[in-house]
Amino acid sequence: MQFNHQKPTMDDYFAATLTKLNSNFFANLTIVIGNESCDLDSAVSSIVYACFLDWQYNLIKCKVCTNIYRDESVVVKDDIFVPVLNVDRQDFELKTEVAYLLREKGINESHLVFRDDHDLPKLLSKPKSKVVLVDHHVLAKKDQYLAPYVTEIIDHRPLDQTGWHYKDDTRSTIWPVGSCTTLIAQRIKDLCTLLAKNVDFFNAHPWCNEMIHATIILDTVNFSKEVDKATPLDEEMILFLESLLKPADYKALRKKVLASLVAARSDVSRLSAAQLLRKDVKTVNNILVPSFPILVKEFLERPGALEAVTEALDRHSCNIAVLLGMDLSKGLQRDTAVYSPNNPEEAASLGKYLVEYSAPALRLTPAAHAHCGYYRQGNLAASRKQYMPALNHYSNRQTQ
Ligand SMILES: [Mn+2]
Repeated sequence: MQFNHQKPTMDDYFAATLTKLNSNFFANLTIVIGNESCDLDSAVSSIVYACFLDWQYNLIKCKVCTNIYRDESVVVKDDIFVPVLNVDRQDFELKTEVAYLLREKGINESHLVFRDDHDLPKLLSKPKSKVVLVDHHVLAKKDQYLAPYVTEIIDHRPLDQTGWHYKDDTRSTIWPVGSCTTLIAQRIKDLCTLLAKNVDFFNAHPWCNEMIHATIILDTVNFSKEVDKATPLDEEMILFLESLLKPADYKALRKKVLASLVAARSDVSRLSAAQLLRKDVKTVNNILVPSFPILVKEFLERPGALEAVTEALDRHSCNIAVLLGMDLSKGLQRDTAVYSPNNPEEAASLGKYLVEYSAPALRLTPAAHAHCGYYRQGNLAASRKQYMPALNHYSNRQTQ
């Protein structure tokens, strides 16, 4: 451990890679991209594997280039390996547990590459570009342009070849385990063995070990028997990582990691009003129905809340919003607001309809609010599932 201060931090790797990408100073580009949920498994798989490919490249490259360019007068462009987070930058904070873990490992969000940061089709159109798919192997419609560049796939979903348009020599590791990061750890281990490097990569990148460890724990819910997602390989990899991390009490560490990630998943304290409106939203005809993991009352207190609702209505071509809130911190509470910036009479009429609705009764009690119809909800069992038929019925009645 005496060389600890010399270890590159994860943020150093990101910053250096981003500088080369943005200044177009690189030889060949490889991107590593997860699925569009951008959950922790996808994000960590792409980050760790890209970091490994970069490490492996530099290890192999140095032997060759030091012979050719001994005088150092020639500046050599390197290949770069870029993890791409498959979510728009403005929506990253919505992935609260991902944002939490990366923040905890000292990664600066501005050093990460999100799918809308660059014109990816244009970047990839350069010669010899490669794509590694992790945590998925069926491409979303909007990602289908990636297919011709795919050279490797690492995934834990059941094999689905219906949309398989990859080259014949694409290397695939598709195996049903609890977490894709388990397969990433196994693949890195195997490649290190081929290079006769034992566990050098893992020793040089303790934050990679920690992030994979955390992801396996979240994906298997700490090897919960009820959830039943963990496989023997997940177990083998977590023990391998713990043999390197050497926690004093591995059981306590696993528990702590799970608790902090579960808490982070429902922590929306860092989200703006606009981000909360994008987190979980449905529409019924011209009615926008966002649901919040906090009370609507608390949402309305955030700066610019109603302006953000107006913007969200425009974006979805809706003219009335039914905001649904819930809070578990002092026992379950629910509340509701109905808001229409251009047609307050319609908001009042929809509010009245919901108050009188009886299948099931929502038991809404009007309470004072300066700018919208606001209600406390007595029927605590009624979630958006119960509101949707009511709203559907209301808007069909309006159009008749
Ligand atoms: Mn996964």
